[in-house]
Amino acid sequence: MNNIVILTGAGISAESGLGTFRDAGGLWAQHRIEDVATPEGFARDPDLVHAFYNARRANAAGARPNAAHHALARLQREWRGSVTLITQNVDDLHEQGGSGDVMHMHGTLAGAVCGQCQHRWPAPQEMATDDTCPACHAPATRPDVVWFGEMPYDMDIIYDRLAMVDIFAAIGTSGQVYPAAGFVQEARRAGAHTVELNLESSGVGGLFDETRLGPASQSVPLWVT
Ligand code: BV8
Repeated sequence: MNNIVILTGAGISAESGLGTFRDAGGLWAQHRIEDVATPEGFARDPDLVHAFYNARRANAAGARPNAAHHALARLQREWRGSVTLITQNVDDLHEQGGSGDVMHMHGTLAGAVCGQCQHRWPAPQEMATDDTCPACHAPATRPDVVWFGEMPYDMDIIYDRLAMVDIFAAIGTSGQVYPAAGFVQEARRAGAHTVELNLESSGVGGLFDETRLGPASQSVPLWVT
């Protein structure tokens, strides 16, 4: 009973002041997914997409981890077995909270990638359409985030960990986006105990053995102790 896999979503960063996607007034209420989180939207209007991520990068720069991030970092330090921390979030609050080895399956705001040669480098605070790749000099730079229709990162490693998991916890995610929303099924297949820690029951809430409702800054430290 010592392999833990944790999946976090925007809800774990909500109390740090970062908007979620699907709560009232959330990021998707202000923008159409198709316009700001798809390759087609980026091709259609790169200025809009850079503005969307520049605003989120600025917002994230001022955010600080909350008790939930710190509790997960403590769990990683103190747990006697393996802890795999997977996040759908593109902020760095897990790292700021002391977590190492965070798997950002949807990429990070801190990264930039060249659409031409796939070179990766630390993103500047503000990215612009006419930025050029430091390696191949093509004007094809984009935020290193995974958009809809693109393959999330580290999926092979993630499915390997889920095949051997004993405890699976989903924290602050609405269970609307795949493949992440399907991880609880993989965990059940592996015979794991599954727990959802969320403000309300998610789209896949019925698949969890245990549900702990409430703000992550309260529910996660309680769960970790
Ligand atoms: C893929 C980018 C296949 C970075 C994001 C048609 C064509 C192609 C694909 C599809 C298709 N139809 C369906 C799909 C699959 C698609 C999908 O799932 N669509 C959904 C909308 C149906 N998925 C994909 O496209 C994925 N890729 O399938 O590739 C493939 C196969 C082979 C080869 C190539 C490709 C890629 C998905 C990634 C998309 N990128 N973000 C960014 O801008 O951030 S997704 C976006 O939503 C974020 O990453 C976010 O992490 C993610 C999920 O949202 P949540 O984190 O859950 O946030 P949300 O606001 O929804 O919920 C917050 C929750 O927290 C709520 O439940 C709330 O109650 C709770 N909460 C709030 N406050 C608190 C709290 N909980 C606790 N405490 C609090 N205080």
